[in-house]
Order: sequence, then structure tokens, then C-alpha cells
Amino acid sequence: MSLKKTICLATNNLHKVEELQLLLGDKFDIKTLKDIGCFDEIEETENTIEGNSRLKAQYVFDKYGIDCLADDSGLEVDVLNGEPGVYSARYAGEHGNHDKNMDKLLDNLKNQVDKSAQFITVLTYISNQEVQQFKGIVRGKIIDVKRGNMGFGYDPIFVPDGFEKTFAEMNTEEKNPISHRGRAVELLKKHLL
Ligand code: ITT
Repeated sequence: MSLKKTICLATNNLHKVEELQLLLGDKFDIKTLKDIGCFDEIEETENTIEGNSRLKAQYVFDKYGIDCLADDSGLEVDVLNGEPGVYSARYAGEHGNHDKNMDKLLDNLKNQVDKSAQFITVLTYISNQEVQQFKGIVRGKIIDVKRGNMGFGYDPIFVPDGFEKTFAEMNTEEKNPISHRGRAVELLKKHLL
């Protein structure tokens, strides 16, 4: 008998799937949206990361009736009052155009001295109608020139506090233990195991 717990990850972002699969480990059988036959674009209509995280998990739970985990995340820059925040994926207009998003952010920061920022992830886990949220944060700074080609999103311009490398110069095994997503998953695992 398998003791694995099956969870669907409500995301279309394959980088998130890779990071979360590694973080959750082999006690969990992770299904993607594609695996459960869901090809819908879940529209993120809330104006907070918490709200959109819940919306994505709720959509899958309501439609498919299975335990579901959603990750909504973003980059918050102190001097820009938390921008791009909930709009991180579409900061420059087009959803998921990471290069344009980074270029816009670098442009907005070019005359700023303080480039402190944080990544945040809010995971929503829905199981048997019970909704739980877990939040992870990593502080760091934005650098002026992109470095590295691993990871995704704003990774090439984010250096976590206490490190020299950008997230895009770290592989998943290096990024996960210190990342916003990794920290949120630690809290989820304490709840699940
Ligand atoms: P799903 O909604 O399908 O999960 P998404 O990429 O659209 O995938 P979000 O709506 O949560 O995800 O947007 C998060 C954006 O924040 C993402 O597109 C990146 O630009 C940025 N981001 C989040 N986590 C990141 C990380 O670990 N490294 C770099 N950028 C990240």
C-alpha cells in the first residue's frame, strides 16, 4: 500500500513545479494541472498575493474535488512601496515576460541607492474543505546587471542577504533551502507530517 499523499499543484509554471517537487520530497505524489486534465487559465483577479493564492487553490478544489496546493508569489521592492508585488508576473504588461519585467524594474531603480527587496510566497493548501495558508519571505537586494541563467522570473537580479550569488547562479538544491518558497514549504510540511 502506498503511503504517499497525492496533491495537485495549481500552477502552470514548470519552474515552480520543479522547486516544489524537490521541496516536498518523495512522501508526496505531486500532480500538475495537466496531470488532472485541467488546461484552464485561472484568472488572478484578487489584488493581494494571499487572495490570488487562495483563488487558484479554491478553483481546483471546487472543480476537481481533490487536495490542492497553490503558490502565489512576488517580488516586493522597499523603495517602490512593495512594487511589483502582486503584479510581478505581468509588471511590464505581458504575463510571464521575465526579461521585460526585469528591464522595467531596473529602469525604475536606476537612480535609487536603496535596492533592498524581498520575495514572498503564499502557499494555500485545501484539503477536505479546510483552507490553510503558509507564507515564506527571503530578504535581499536587486543588482544592476542580470547574472546567471538558472531559475526563473527575477532570479538573475536578486541576491539574497548573506550571499554573493544571484538566485539564477544557484541550482535548485542551493536556492530551495533559503528561498521564500522553501520557507513556506517548511511550514506546510510541519502541518502535513
Ligand atoms: P502560476 O500563477 O501558474 O502559479 P506564475 O508564474 O504566473 O505561475 P505568480 O502569479 O505567482 O506565478 O507570479 C509570480 C511571479 O513572481 C513570477 O512570474 C516571477 O516573475 C516572480 N517570482 C515568484 N517567485 C520567484 C522566484 O522564486 N524567482 C524569481 N521570480 C519569482
